[in-house]
Amino acid sequence: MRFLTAGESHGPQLTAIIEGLPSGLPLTKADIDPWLALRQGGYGRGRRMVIERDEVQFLSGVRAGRTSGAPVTLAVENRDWRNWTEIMSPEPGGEPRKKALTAARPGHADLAGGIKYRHKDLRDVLERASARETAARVAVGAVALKLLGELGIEGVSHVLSLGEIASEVPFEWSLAPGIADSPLRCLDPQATERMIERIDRAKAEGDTLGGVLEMRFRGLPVGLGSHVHWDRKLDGRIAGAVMSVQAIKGVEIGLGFDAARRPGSAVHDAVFMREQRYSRDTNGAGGLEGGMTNGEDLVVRAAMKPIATLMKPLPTVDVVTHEAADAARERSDTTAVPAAGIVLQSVIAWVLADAVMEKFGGDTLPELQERVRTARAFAETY
Ligand code: EPS
Repeated sequence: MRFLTAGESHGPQLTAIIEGLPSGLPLTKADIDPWLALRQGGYGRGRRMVIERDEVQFLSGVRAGRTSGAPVTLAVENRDWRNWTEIMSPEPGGEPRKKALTAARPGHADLAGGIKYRHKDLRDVLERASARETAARVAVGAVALKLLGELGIEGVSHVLSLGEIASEVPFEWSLAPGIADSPLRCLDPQATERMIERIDRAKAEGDTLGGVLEMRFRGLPVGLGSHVHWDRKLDGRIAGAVMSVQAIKGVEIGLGFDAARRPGSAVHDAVFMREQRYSRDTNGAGGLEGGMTNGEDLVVRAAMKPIATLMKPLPTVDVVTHEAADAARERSDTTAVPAAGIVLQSVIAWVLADAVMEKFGGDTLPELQERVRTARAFAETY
């Protein structure tokens, strides 16, 4: 499967085209819109999220609530566009346009993108670098999650830490339904309160905050990905997808960096035969061995840096005058860590759905389901 996204933060809409979905996948707005709403939420978001009410429109490939096998086009409108029609107009003229941005923001794509694409109005960079694009990836990820769900695979994301404040409540699947009730998608109510205070302080100080997210998937069949070639290893593909999300600076799978500090006996997951099934008591590998799923839960963590647009700006240089300047202040969020969890869950879901289609194939959902059933039965008796 493959997908493309297009669209600027303040353009008319975000668009995604997915190619390679099987036919017969039940798919409606109700499968996508709740994920878009979750991505818009989380304490610490800015005023833009009051303007937007993200919802998907199917422009192709879905009819009568099912995929046809044709490319699926998803569109998410930018309501804010109405306030930006002149600034964003594709027609020539009007330069310099209002809201031209020349004071490159440290940590943003502004300066490198301006030099690379030879723009002096850095809006031509930031409009596409903006994390608004992640709405399209969540729409795509929701389709991937739907496909995975039809195969008995589910995913979840939660916030492990925000700034220097960490959750003390370890993840359990029984706690997963409560995550959406937390304003920060965090399992620890006490830590959540301190995180909220910390966000309020950062906002008052004109600063921003990052955090660490954890994503988990269960129900994965054994053998997605492969050990035989570097670009087929699923850990590499997952890490690549995670690192492609705006503001992500680190990724780990299973014990991750902690594995480097332990002896092998305290890292690897002993295998037992119990009731004629392969079984393990630990999951340090995070569900991946040799670049393949091993049937255990997939556990991925990612570090998000603080958003680069600071209301109390850092020093920078104006790319037109070459004078020292305060970095541009663009309306922004104090933190988008909870939203990032939804985005990361979406991009991982895509990689998993893609790996499922690669291993099992099938033009229709029933064919795919049958093949996955057969593979699961084989793994159980192997
Ligand atoms: C963003 C800046 C803000 C965020 C935006 C990402 O938008 P604006 O400049 O319109 O206030 O709200 O995020 C979204 C629009 C979104 O949907 O997540 C940026 O510069 O990256």
